[in-house]
Amino acid sequence: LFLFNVINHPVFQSGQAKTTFIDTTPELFEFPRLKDRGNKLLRYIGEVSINGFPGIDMDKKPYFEESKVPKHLERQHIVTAKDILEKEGAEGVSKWVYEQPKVLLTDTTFRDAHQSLLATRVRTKDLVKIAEETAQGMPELFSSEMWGGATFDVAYRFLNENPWERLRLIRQKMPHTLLQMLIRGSNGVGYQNYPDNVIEEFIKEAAHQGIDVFRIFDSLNWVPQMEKSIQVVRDTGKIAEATMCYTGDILDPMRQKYGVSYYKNMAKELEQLGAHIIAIKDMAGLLKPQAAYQLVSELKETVDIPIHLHTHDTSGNGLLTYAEATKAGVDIIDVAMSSMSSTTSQPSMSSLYYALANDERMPEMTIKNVQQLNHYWETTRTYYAPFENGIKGPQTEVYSHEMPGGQYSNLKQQAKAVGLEDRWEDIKEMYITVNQMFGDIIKVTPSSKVVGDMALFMIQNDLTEEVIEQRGETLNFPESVVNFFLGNLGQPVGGFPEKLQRIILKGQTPITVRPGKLAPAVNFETVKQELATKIGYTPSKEEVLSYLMYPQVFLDYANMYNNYGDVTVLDTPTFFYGMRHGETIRVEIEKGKTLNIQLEQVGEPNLEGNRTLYFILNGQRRDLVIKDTS
Ligand code: 3PY
Ligand code: ZN
Repeated sequence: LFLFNVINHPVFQSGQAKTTFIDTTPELFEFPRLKDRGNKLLRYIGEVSINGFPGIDMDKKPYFEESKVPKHLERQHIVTAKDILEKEGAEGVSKWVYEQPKVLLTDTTFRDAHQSLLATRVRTKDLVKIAEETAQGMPELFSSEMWGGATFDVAYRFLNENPWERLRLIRQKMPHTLLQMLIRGSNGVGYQNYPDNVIEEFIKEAAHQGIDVFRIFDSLNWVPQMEKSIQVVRDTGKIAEATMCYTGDILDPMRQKYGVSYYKNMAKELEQLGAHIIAIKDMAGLLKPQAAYQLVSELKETVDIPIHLHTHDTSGNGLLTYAEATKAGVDIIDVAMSSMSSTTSQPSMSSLYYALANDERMPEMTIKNVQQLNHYWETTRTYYAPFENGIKGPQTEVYSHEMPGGQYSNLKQQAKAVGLEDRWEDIKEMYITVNQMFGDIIKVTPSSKVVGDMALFMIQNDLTEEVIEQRGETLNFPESVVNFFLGNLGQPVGGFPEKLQRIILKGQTPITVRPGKLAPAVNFETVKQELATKIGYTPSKEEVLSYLMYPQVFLDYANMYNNYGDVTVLDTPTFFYGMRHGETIRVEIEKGKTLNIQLEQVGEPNLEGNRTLYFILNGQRRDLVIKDTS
């Protein structure tokens, strides 16, 4: 075929070809390259069609409607928050937000909404397809939260895609929108502490590639773990949104460990460290309406920078909480497109609009645009049905177990994996007990995982708090629990319960300083070389950073990429379910280059369990042998 390309090339035919012709005519290589990409994609489709996708127990690909991008949005050209950042810098944005008479909104549809409803599985393709219209239909948004949290890990681990590429593509489509990420302070976008220079380079690279607002939190609300991130974000000229994770109940006189004065002190401290905005991160949805009113009112009196409130609608009270917070003067609140909202996700944006009708702080939006954009998500959500968390309506028990929106379904999956699905109610009860045993801690990734792991461990081994006290020395506790008591996630509010710490550590000495202070700086050049030998090419900066956060996950991804190429080009139903016999799909592998793929037939397995799949790729027959592992 290569030869065929050469002899058919007009330069060759004209007799003008020189000896450098092959080197200077890259399109000659196009065909083999396309062919290679086509074959890799066929292999992926073949594998999924025969052996399924992890986490999806369905042997037939359902029929789906194609999601439609709205065509009739009203477009307005207004000065956006991003324009202010470009012109007046982060302080300028902070001041601008503070002065807005109306409440501003962050749309979490691209990150927390699907993290909390669909196990973070929404793919870049489905985000990018609607990104431009989202930006143009809702220019009044303060920001779009679209990166960080669990999306980073899940993109590599389960979706075979590069999260940095997601950031770049969305950045291109939303040039006038502030892009926001969630970063777990010294835990980066991972579940453990990383050396300071890793966090520093990570933030710089994320800022360089397009993140404007960094919501920085620590899973124990330990401010020393956030200082570095706040400073680095400030140095990049981006917006440092320093975060207080909300737990307990300020209205409950018995829970004064996390009372109003606790949050006021923390807010003041964060402001002094240079935060441009203070976020209240109510990750489980525990902030009751009257508590929101009180907390926001008092914080407005305490600090001179904007307050950004984040909640989850698990209890069904999210809109009431937002209405009260709005009354108390909150500056920004987090909402999601209605078909990606509610229960463990954020409250619905369009519902909020009507809930605040006639209120002087009613947010600005073109409601028709928001409703049209929502139709896109109604359809898109159906592709992800296997990842739904099963919560169909409000659950007020969240006020007792305090489990974050994103953890609920995860822990349930973890329980299922160890055969404890039918003990789910007991596990939730145990989660409450473990929180008390640990001294009532902030529970959010990764500290929430420690509580979850301990609860599972206790149920699995029929343990009670008393048994642990009596014969804990003989037990092997989960690694995450030992690590927590060693101080490797930082120091919890009020310190560790000493007796339990001794039992769990069995003589090991815990640290009391910031883990980042002890961790030696990473030598990026050495890591780059180490990674190069593993993947066979010189990695980019972002690849080195990803590898540092998730060594094995990144290597597995690189390996998958090597085998299957860029699978992000596939439509989501094909990505998750493969193809039906007789189905034809079109795949645009790059602008203007489309593959036409038909799966004509699937053979019966032979004695070794291999099946032959008969594809037609751009008119040419391709047979592929896939091992049926079912
Ligand atoms: C995360 O860290 O991923 C969270 O969303 C915590 O709420
Ligand atoms: Zn959240």
